[in-house]
Amino acid sequence: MPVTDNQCAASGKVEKSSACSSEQSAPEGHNSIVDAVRQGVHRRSFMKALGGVAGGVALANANRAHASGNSWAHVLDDIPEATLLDMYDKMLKIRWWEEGIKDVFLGGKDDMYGVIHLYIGEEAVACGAIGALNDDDFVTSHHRGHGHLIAKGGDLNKMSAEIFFRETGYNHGYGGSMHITDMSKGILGMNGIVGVSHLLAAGAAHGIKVRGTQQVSVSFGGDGSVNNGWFYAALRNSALYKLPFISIVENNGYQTSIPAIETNPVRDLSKIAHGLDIPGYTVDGQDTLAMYGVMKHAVDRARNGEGPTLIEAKTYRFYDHAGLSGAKSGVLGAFGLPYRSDKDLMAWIANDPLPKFRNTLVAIGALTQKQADEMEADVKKQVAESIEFARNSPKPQQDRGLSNVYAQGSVSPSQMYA
Ligand SMILES: Cc1ncc(C[n+]2csc(CCOP(=O)(O)OP(=O)(O)O)c2C)c(N)n1
Repeated sequence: MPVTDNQCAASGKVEKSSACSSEQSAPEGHNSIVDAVRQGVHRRSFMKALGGVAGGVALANANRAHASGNSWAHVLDDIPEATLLDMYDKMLKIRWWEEGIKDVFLGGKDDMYGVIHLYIGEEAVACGAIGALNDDDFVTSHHRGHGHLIAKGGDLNKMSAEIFFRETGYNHGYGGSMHITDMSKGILGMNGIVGVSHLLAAGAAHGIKVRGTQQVSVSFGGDGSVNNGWFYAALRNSALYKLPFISIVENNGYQTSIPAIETNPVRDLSKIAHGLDIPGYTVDGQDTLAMYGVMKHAVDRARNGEGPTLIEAKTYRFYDHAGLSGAKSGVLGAFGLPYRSDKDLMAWIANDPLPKFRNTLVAIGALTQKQADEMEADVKKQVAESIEFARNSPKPQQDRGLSNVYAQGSVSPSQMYA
């Protein structure tokens, strides 16, 4: 299968086709950052350089019509160190929690059933974007949503228990992977209906405006999610009413097994924002800092009452659309799938956002290699404990089956039609 434009844009390591622009080569930017550190550049000026390079990559990828005068590079040297470390911790949690759940399914000993859509490969999108949010901001998610939940502070024990359909799970074992919700953390829910995440978040943004709070509401959806009316309704109404809404489209190149370039009339999905006169940016979704930078810019706009932003993140899922075809325990990525090439997969794995961000954190002195190893070991331990917690939890009580399905009490017609 030929390398597509969007694969070039985000991987930076695939063989260049004529459509690939050299300015989209993220690894070159990171090399110069590491070189700068080796030469003993002061942390502050180094962070500035980092901001310039990462922001430059983001801007290089941005939709130029909207990027002019809208640089977010300046925010990158002001990221608190705690935020950097938290974003990396969440990336590790997504990676190793999903790898853990993968192993449980492949192990075949736990009677697992139901569908899982793995997010592995896309961690920088969720963690970079959500890193720029406050705890009380809202997030809506889609079928491939474990990453958004973990990035927003989802509880690993409750998530594992839900995948095991146990009473202690987020939905008391009645929801499974695609319906995990945590209102206490602003996580308005995963959703199996492709596209509706955008409309739900826009609705929440309307609620924010009515209440007059300073929150923002963010939707995540795949490249397939832009192909329905809910996405347009969300963007259009948010633009009209200047709602604090940010729509993030995770363009991982495929809708199930169909290449996105065959189903979308535009390559850069951020261009959809043009017709509504709102900013649209296309960003390297494998670059945590670029995601944070563009998101911080969008969040500042939203909190200032300037309305919505559309962000397209070019990314890739390392596993199959759903389930574990082509996956093996201990091997990262699903190989041998009929609709994509192993060569492309290997190119994207070479641009894996986790080692990339770890190298940056080590290079700027936020972590030593030893601390990074310890962080990873601690996350793996937490994941293993969450799986044991799930295994040892009771199955759901049958009489809870209809809980939370119907509203309590009654609603008079006058309330509904007033
Ligand atoms: C409204 C609707 N139509 C079709 C489906 C079936 N479906 C489930 S996932 C999927 C592909 C989604 O692709 P994309 O939005 O790009 O997300 P990805 O799976 O690539 O992350 C489809 C068509 C659905 N769940 N909802």
